[in-house]
Amino acid sequence: MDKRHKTLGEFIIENQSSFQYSSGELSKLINAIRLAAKVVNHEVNKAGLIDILGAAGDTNIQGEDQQKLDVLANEKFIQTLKNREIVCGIASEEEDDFISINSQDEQHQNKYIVLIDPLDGSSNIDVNVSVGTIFSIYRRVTPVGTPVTIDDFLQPGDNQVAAGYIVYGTSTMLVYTTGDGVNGFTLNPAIGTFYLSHPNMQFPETGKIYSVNEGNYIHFPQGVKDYIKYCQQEEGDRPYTSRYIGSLVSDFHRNMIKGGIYMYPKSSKASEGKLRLLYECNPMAFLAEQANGKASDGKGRIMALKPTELHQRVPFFCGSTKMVEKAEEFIANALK
Ligand code: P6P
Repeated sequence: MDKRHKTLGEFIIENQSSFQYSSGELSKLINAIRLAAKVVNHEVNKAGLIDILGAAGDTNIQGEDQQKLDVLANEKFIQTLKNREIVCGIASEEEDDFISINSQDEQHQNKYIVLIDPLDGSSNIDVNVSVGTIFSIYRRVTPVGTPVTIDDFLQPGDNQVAAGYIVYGTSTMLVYTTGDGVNGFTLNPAIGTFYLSHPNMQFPETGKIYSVNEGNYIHFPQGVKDYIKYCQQEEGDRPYTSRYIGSLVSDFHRNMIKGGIYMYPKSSKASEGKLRLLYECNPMAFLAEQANGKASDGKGRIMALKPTELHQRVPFFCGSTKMVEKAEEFIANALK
């Protein structure tokens, strides 16, 4: 990567002033995530070589087999965030309950909470398809100096102060927002440095890619079925192309660059869909809206939803604005 590309560290320093809160703490937080991303990237890249593949023998609260890399990624991110003394609480897909962090020297003086999906797309781990980490950052709402409570975690997505993902793909990228646009950084593994490779990422207003698990088609609500058939019709700029990797982060990333819509609807098999509101849909929705895209539960904005449970699921439609709006239109019409 030639020198013209800014490093993530330089970018954070240059943009601290644009962050509405105490910029130094957020910089420390993003730097903690940067470090954990490098450690997990190293493990993901060598997973095929050492005996780290396969289930760790446990299942998480979702009842899903925990892959060893899931467990490792979870441990690395939690430990790195704990060490940085700016986080007072963490919630993770891999943890049944949230973790309250007491800072060593000051009781609970830290102001930020972090929610993570440490390794999204884990079903792809053993078959060498890209996976990702998703993170969401809030300021606590309960009094500083007291242990965090569930109320600190059940905030609407509109309260996020930062969100992003790491995609461990053909190259490893960290993509994040602090509410001032979306920027993508590519890791140069030779020197362990992230470089600004994708400044000001934006969803094209529309696109020709739709991402959904069509194996569930017969279980979808009628409006979703109607929209999928619309995507497949020979008319105007259609048929669209179907692309579904099985990793939200990878499908989202491709659609943000090329234009497209990702859908994980509710179905007769999953009454609220599969994706989790707090550490999958809200952070991706923050990124989508910051990149002039849209994120909906099929009826309204994901980030306006008031969460009720740590691991709650919601239907998820996210991507190019005109495509999400068209899907919402078909869903609404089917209900008339
Ligand atoms: P299905 C991965 O487990 C995930 O949460 C997303 O990353 C992905 O898009 C989706 O679930 C895949 O789920 O049911 O289509 O295999």
